[in-house]
Amino acid sequence: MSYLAATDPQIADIIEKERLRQLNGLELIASENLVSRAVLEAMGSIMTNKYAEGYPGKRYYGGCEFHDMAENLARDRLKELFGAEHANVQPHSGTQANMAVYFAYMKLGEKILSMKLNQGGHLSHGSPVSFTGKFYQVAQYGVDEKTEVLDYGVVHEMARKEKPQIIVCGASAYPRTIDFKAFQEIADDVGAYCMADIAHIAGLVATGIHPTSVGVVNFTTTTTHKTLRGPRGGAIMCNAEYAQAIDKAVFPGMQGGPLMHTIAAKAVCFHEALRPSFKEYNRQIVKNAKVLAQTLMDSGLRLVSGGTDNHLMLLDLTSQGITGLEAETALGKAGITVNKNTIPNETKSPFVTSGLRIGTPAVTSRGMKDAEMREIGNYIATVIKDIRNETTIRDVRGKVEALASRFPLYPE
Ligand code: DSN
Repeated sequence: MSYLAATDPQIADIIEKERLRQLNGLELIASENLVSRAVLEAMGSIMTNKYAEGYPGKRYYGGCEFHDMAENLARDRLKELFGAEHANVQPHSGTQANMAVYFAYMKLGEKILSMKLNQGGHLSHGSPVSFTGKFYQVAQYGVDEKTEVLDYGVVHEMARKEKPQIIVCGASAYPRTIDFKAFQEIADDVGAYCMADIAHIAGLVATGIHPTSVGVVNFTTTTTHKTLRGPRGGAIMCNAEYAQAIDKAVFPGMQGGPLMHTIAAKAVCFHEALRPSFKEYNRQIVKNAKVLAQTLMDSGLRLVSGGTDNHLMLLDLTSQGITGLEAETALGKAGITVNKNTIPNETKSPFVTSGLRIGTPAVTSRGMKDAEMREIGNYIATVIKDIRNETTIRDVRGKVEALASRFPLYPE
């Protein structure tokens, strides 16, 4: 970063501080990850210099021949990775991908049926503070009060009653397997479309560790930066019959120029995800989550739904008499980054919460395995059980730094 340091030492210094934060701490935010050097290079490349509005072979700017090659590679690799008939790699984010599906297949004022935000859904699935809650009517399902998992019978009943145009499945804070086939069958029964937002579990789906939604539901949306381990961005997959409407909804419907440096980096990410080692990596993410979950439960902490099937878990702090905010803050001081999260039957505000969301993709990218997960689980439990003791927090911080130092972000 020598050019940056010479041109803008302030920003260079901020980036260096952030590098040290990532290096010396443990990143357990379920939606974050660590990209490869190859992805970083593509993102920081001269591909950012160009406008390429339109699609390969049909652009509104000259000089796009290499951008066409990059976007075609990204689309083809994504199709191969998920077995999709059609792929659009231009959405700037997961929310943009979802927006394109809504714009393509719903009129303003029609209805979405989706999962409640405070039970695991996402802002862009119908929250009143998102465009989705302002442009569309919204009906929402949650998890079963006792089991804390989805009840497809209840979703089916709601779908019959609410008659939505699109049923949205997929979640940001749901630790269990999602039955995409069941969602599409419900949609078919009530004459609705079905959209699966697989942003969190995309890597698991790509490697067959979680059942796929692609070719099963009408539209699959995703981000590329969570378990897929690519640059920040979005993508949409669907059958060929929906391709034209989806592409038109993305551009010119809701975006202008695509971020071509990001699309080049997405192509690199999909190439990496097609390697056999990516399956091993995703298997380890899930194994790590299971070991971490078991360690937390063995230390007397409660997990929503009693465990995890994927890359994340939700810790219910109610019986500890502390909030998610307090736990997030104390763990942050100990060098462990997590986020406070609402839990089913939440009684507190989203800024306080009764839960913590914990995920393993980023620490797995650093090469950590079962033994390290047990260490991390014990550190988390130690802080949570002695949350007001600064000496305990300092002691755990020392151990966290020692552990992190054994697993560099980018081994030479
Ligand atoms: N904000 C992301 C997450 O943390 O789950 C989803 O967009």
